[in-house]
Amino acid sequence: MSKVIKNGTIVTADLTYKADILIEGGKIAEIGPGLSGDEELDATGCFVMPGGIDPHTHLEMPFMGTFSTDDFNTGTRAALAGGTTMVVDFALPDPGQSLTDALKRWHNKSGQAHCDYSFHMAVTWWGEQVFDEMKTVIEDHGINTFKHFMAYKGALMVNDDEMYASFQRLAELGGIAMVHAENGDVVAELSARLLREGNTGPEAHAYSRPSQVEGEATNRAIMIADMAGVPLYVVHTSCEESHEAIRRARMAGKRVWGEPLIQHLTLDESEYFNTDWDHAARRVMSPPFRNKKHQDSLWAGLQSGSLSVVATDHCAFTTEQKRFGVGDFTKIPNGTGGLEDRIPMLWTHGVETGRLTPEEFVAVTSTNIAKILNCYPKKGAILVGSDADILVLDPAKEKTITASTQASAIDYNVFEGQKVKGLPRFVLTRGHVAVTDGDLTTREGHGEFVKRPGNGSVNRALSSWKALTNPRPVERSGIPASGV
Ligand code: DUC
Ligand code: ZN
Ligand code: ZN
Ligand code: ZN
Repeated sequence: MSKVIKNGTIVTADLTYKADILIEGGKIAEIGPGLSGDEELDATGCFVMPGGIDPHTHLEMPFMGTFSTDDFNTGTRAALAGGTTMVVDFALPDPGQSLTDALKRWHNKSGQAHCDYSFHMAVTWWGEQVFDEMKTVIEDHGINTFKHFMAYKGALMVNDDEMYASFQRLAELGGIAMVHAENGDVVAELSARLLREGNTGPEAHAYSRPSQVEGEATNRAIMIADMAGVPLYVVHTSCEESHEAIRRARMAGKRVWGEPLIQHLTLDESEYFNTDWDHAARRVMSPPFRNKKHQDSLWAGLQSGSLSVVATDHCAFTTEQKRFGVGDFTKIPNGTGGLEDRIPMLWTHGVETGRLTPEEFVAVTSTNIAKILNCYPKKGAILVGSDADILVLDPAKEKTITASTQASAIDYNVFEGQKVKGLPRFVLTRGHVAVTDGDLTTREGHGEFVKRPGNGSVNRALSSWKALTNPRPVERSGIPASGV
């Protein structure tokens, strides 16, 4: 059965024009005026764009003694409800666990997905086995991105020697390195001191992770990536210091991308000083929310192109889970939701305010992500042959965000009470209409895994320290005899 999206305005990362879209077999079959199909979806007054891709989620993530509550079932429903048609989640090996075993676990969990998905691999420990398995993960499993936690000391953190070894291996295999950039040693010191001095509440979480720890780690990761000759993707860029390092690297021709989150763009550190413990703890995530100076920097980065994509780091814990940290902020599970709200929040605070054009909006929510992660133009595009992952966004439709109507399984929403404009009229996942004006008709298990192979061509030009990979001793004459 074919479908046609009629009377809308197509917006891509580089073009806005009027045309209909014919969909057959889950793919875009034709784009042009006056098309007809078995079923018609009326997009009058709407923008028709590639479905959102969230490059950063943690669904049912084992973390800080619990599991994040949104899983591939509730999480991907929330994604679709908000106009996101693909998520990229992090497969997380336990220390010492094989990467392929971790992947099996993630493939088992994701069977319920309502939209398409892919995985990044996390490098949580280092050894010969990891070195060997990276090749299989990239070449056989279609996962080309590997994240390194520079924070969470004693748990997920890897040290610089491990990171450098891993980066070099990725350079060789055509992979992309990713970093959670915070100096884990300094965070551990600051946290211990704050606790010792009686600062136990959620506000201490923000004090324990100042922007300098993120700026330092981002600079370090960029330099190590440069020495290894690997492209680097910096997740959840939240502050000017980190953005500044990314900007500088990009100006120098390095392949470095920064990923601000919708939470950091729109919520600030005052949330942690709310006198309601639950309110503050629900917003504990790493990095923490920052002040306006940092928010302005992130917006400027999106406007100028020095920051490339907008994600959520969706890692949703219930209030009950957050309360594990009563009396000790270091035990509050780190993470916030956002999957359902990223698109309307960015449209409202980005496009409606004039900070982003609709084309730039499509670039940072979808197309840039598909290109960087190497699944373009299957995803992130309105082109004949692309998957029919499509968001029909009605710029006139408004709502007030509230947990009482969300698809996410948690009991609150960090954007509670925010008025947003720009909501889905339709959301299609590979041709299936999953959302019609707020009504969900998603299908459990509809989602398919998206392979993203390595792309070595970009790596070859990298590294300003080529000599390091091919050192030669200098031939000298007149060497003094020893002992003289
Ligand atoms: N930060 C969070 O807040 N949650 C999940 C992992 C992370 O890095
Ligand atoms: Zn992180
Ligand atoms: Zn994360
Ligand atoms: Zn259908």
